[in-house]
Amino acid sequence: MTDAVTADRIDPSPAGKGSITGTFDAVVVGAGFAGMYMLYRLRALGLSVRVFEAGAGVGGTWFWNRYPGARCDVESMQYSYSFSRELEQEWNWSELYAAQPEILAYANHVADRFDLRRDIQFETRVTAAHYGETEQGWIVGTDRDDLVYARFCIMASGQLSSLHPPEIPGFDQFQGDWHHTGAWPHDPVDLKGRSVGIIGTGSSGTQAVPVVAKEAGRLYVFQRTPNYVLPSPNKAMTPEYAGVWKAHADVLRRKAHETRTGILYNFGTKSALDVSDDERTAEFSNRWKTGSSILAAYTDFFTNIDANGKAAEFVRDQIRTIVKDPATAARLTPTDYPIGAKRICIDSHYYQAFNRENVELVDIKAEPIERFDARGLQTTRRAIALDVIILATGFDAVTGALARIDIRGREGQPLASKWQDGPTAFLGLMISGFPNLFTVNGPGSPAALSNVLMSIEHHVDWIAGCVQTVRARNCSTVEPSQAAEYDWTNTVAEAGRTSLFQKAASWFNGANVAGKPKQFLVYVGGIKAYREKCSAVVANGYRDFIFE
Ligand code: NA7
Repeated sequence: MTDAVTADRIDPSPAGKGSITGTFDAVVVGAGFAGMYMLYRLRALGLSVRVFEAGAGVGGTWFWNRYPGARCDVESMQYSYSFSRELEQEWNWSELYAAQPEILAYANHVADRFDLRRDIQFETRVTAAHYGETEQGWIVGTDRDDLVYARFCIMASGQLSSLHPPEIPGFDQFQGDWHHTGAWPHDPVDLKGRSVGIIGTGSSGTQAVPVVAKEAGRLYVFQRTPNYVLPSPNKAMTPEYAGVWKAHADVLRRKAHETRTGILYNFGTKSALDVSDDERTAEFSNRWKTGSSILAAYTDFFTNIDANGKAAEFVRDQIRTIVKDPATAARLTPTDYPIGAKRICIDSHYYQAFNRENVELVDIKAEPIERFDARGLQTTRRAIALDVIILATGFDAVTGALARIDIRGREGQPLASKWQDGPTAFLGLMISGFPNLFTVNGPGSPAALSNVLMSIEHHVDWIAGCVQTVRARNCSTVEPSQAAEYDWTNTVAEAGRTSLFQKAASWFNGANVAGKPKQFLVYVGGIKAYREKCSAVVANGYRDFIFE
């Protein structure tokens, strides 16, 4: 088979020409939680696998996002693999919501425990993946001049891995230090006593602010859109709590699958509009104090704008109570979109940080940043001198990591041209015209609005099942029909259009990156409906797919 592979066909890829350097049944791009589990599953099917990983270690998001304060906003016991009972029983989390170093340690433990590293090539970025019609497989090039052939290619390249720098001129002139939260250095960054600017107030920015504020001499927080930031319920893990989870993990995870996000909270059962103002305020206050999710308190925050408004107003009241300076509180208060329509941020004393003498909020809607310069930046009102700039400006989400690889399908069609008006894919898992190419958490998957680790396991299991079916049917390729892809893309768009999520500009709908097609990248209909659909397409004998 591979004798027929001509490296010429990869031209003009950044990988250049050369002879095939390796042949595998499958190539996996990325060794985060998705890539690691994909490797484990494909190995178990008896496939030879090569994983390419740009980083020097496993962990994906948790390898790169080492910024101060980085922490998971899903409970540790839930944000853990479920595929190995032994792994589940032996690993002990120290906190209810783990911080980045502990999650990275967990990823490394998994890699060691299942001997994954021997099939992972680190510090190697995949630059090109071209489908070969003759070979009925993928020719994959890297920035280390690998050129490998594989029947299957699985993109486990992350939804939030392609950095999105701000579109502000003059950045190359800045003479100080700068770091993006999503590519934070491994060595400590010296912030002590220095003038620091954090641009962006999403999950990363709001987590970093309270920690950086304690170290920096002066901290400027540049905010474009205020977020709803809820208190973290984090505390030390108790053996009792972990013990209950470990004893009943199967039941608890099955229960989680039945929810909208795949995360178990203390769910209320009534409409927010069916209780008195006093009862609702008491419920919200109790949850605010204990860190129990306010958005789980009642059933209709995502379906009824009036119900949503009750929760939003409660949070606005908390901001006004916590932040002592009324003008700062007003600037921190979101007013023009529903709570939850952008990803909720979970803080550790974010609002309290603005009561510190050394912290200043700069509202860049009122006072836009005009340009960076050698000493810091210039807003429309003043020059601000900065020693360190922290870009917490997020990611070119969901499609960004795929867009930076030269992916070509049947007849050499570039994925970039197929997706020029916005991505189309079936279930976020496969793309018509791109046989045997799978995406974990691709466009149209609900993963971003779920316990991502649970969604990863689900997607990887589905992909492994599909690969197994190709082999069991003695076929070479599988791809979704155009009709199925079209229908699912419409389902995703319709779910978004009719939801509260369309009332905010966010990375869920492509609005955070200038020039990106405005389209829902995430299926907002919930993981229960999604999982049912994924099971149905298998149960009906893969009717929506073409096997060759
Ligand atoms: P997010 O949530 O995309 O947040 C990025 C933040 O950066 C957000 O406040 C943006 O404001 C702001 N931003 C983006 N571009 C600019 C420019 N040009 N100028 C000023 N401010 C800007 O990314 P995170 O890293 O915080 O979190 C990503 C996900 O990781 C999160 O959702 C969790 O799933 C974990 P905007 O709101 O767009 O006005």
